[in-house]
Amino acid sequence: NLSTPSSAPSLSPSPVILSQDELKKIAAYKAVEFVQSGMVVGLGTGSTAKHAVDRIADLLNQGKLKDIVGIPTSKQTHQQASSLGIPLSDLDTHPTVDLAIDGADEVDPDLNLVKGRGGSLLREKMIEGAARKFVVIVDESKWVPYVGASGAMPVEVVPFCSKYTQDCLQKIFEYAGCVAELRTLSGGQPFLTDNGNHIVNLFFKSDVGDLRAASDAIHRLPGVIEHGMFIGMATAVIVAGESGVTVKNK
Ligand code: ABF
Repeated sequence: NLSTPSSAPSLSPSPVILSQDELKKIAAYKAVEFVQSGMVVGLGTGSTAKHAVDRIADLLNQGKLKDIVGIPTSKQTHQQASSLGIPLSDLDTHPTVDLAIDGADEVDPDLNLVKGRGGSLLREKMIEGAARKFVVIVDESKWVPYVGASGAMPVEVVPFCSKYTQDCLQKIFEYAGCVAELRTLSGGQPFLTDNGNHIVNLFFKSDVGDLRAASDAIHRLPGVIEHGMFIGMATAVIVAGESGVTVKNK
């Protein structure tokens, strides 16, 4: 469990309407309060995690944090963090990550997540899976009653016959009214992940039910590399909303 550091400011309800980006920043800054000097930190991807990376760089520059090693979860975050001067490494050199901070596309009542609508799910899952603590940062729009309720659940697949893998995935989840679509760019060509793979987006009409069984079924398909359900991985979820910021522990 993550307990709130005693120095943490508490936000009181305010009449000011905050933008979604301001809420993301509040959640991100709160998460960075858990970063301590000397830590190996998993650096997430996306518009929420970007604020956390900015904040870590600020604290390093101010001398308030020292000896941080960042492990970026995407080429995009690698670029951002290195341009800000954060020392970077990878899992080969630092196989244990003290704390990872990242956003999510969905959070369900059991703190299971959908991630990867930004396309970085594989590196995120590897790095966040290697983390002793994984703190998820979201604005309140990310709460869902069940995984897949608000949109796509992405699956990273090998490019070889990805249409075949897409069809197999759709069949597996026929019972939940699944529609599987290859993620494409505006020109119609397949989106390529940082690892050169394709993404198949699964859209469910209803709850898929047992998430671990769903995960196993996806992993059994040979063309699949990884999926965007992060089941039981979050140590804590920091949610920023109009009424303040809350930390939900597993
Ligand atoms: C990443 O960023 C993803 O796994 C997820 O797809 C996304 C969340 O994006 P944002 O913070 O921009 O809403 O962490």
